[in-house]
Amino acid sequence: MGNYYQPEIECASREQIRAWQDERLVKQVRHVYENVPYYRALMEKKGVTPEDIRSVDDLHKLPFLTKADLRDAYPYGLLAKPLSDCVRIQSTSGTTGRRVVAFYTQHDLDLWEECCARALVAAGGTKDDVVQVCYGYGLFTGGPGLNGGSHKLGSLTLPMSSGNTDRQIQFMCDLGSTILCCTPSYAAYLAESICERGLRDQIRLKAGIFGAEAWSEEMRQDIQDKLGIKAYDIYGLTEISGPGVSFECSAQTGMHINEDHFIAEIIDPETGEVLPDGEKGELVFTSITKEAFPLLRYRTRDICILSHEKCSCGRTHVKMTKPMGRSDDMLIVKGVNVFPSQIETVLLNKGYPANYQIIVTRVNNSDQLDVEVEMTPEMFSDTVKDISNREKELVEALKSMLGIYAHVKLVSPKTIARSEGKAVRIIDKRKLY
Ligand code: DLL
Repeated sequence: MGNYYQPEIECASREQIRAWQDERLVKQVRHVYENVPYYRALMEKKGVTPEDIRSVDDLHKLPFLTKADLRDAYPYGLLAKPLSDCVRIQSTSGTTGRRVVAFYTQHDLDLWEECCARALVAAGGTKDDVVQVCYGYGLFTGGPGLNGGSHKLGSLTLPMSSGNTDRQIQFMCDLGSTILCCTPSYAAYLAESICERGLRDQIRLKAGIFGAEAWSEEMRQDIQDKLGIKAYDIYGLTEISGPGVSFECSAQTGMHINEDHFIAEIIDPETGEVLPDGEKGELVFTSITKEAFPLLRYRTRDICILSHEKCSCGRTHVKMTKPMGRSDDMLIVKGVNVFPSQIETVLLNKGYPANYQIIVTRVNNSDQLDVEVEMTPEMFSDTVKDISNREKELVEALKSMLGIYAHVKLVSPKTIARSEGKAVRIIDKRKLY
């Protein structure tokens, strides 16, 4: 347990932050070059050696890593420490074919949890708080990350995991939870349920730390009003450790990136060129302190803007905006990463034509996934019962591919609008960005 407001780090001068980053980057590049043949080959292909990287100014010389590399190197190809030195594995919320596994040494867990502890402190957390963690536990990083952060801070931690809303609310009232950690959509649902049951007076929440998916300012306002709390955003990704890569402070105007551990760049997603501060582009991270799974120049696919403007909280670490979209077509539905190509694979395997539409909506603060699929003329002449059975079969196949439920509707041939340019397969009505 300790004091995780670390002004000497979080409010350090830009020169000091830069000095840490220069030193740690040089060390990290050597560590990766010597221990990760996969990345060494990428560097050699680009004609870069560790000697070429003398400071952050040289970062642009290093090759990028993408999710495709992580899949190629699955499961151990990017490991930079012997497996016997690792103490934990976590994985992304994607499904089997797309899963990414990340490894942690004890040192890596400590720094990850420290980042989460900083996020809790920035939301007003102290050792006297009761922190209710309703992110999923298990392979997903949400539960374990915030749980670890809360422990580090010395707060009383309620490891609830997600679901079972009745029990969540009962514990929240009985045990006087003061900080709530979950996805924003679950927070909105909890808020609604608490108000409906007339229990608003019986909760003692003061703050919430909500992330893992996009949420709007309107949603923030709604949750804050209903629960009488301040709602803070938190960002992160499994590949880079999990939640806590960046987090909001009292200013609630963007998330401070833990720059003593991660170097952030914004690039043009088309050309890979590094963009100046204030320009919108794809966020790229280099992890400079991790031992087991230290990714260099990892392309997150999240689109955002960085800002070095002075923050009223006193922290000097660079701030990122909420992600404003993605440079690939990944959707996050109910917290699960969904690629349209996975849906297409299921449809084509089952003999459907590639004419389909994916519609995502938010119903009662929860995501709903609808898939409309055209039948072939032969299928269309089937009986109503056969068609209904086909729909059920597709629901099952999609559930097993995606891990979540999708509503399926089979429609007549040639009813889904054809496009003259790129097919518009996804209609996201959630207005998240
Ligand atoms: O979602 C880690 C996390 C857990 C973050 C709990 C915050 C709280 P992944 O499952 O690997 O990890 O998904 C990472 O989720 O690239 C973003 O596209 C998206 N994402 C994460 N946080 C936010 C956020 C966790 N605050 C992917 N706002 C990332 C918008 C977010 N999108």
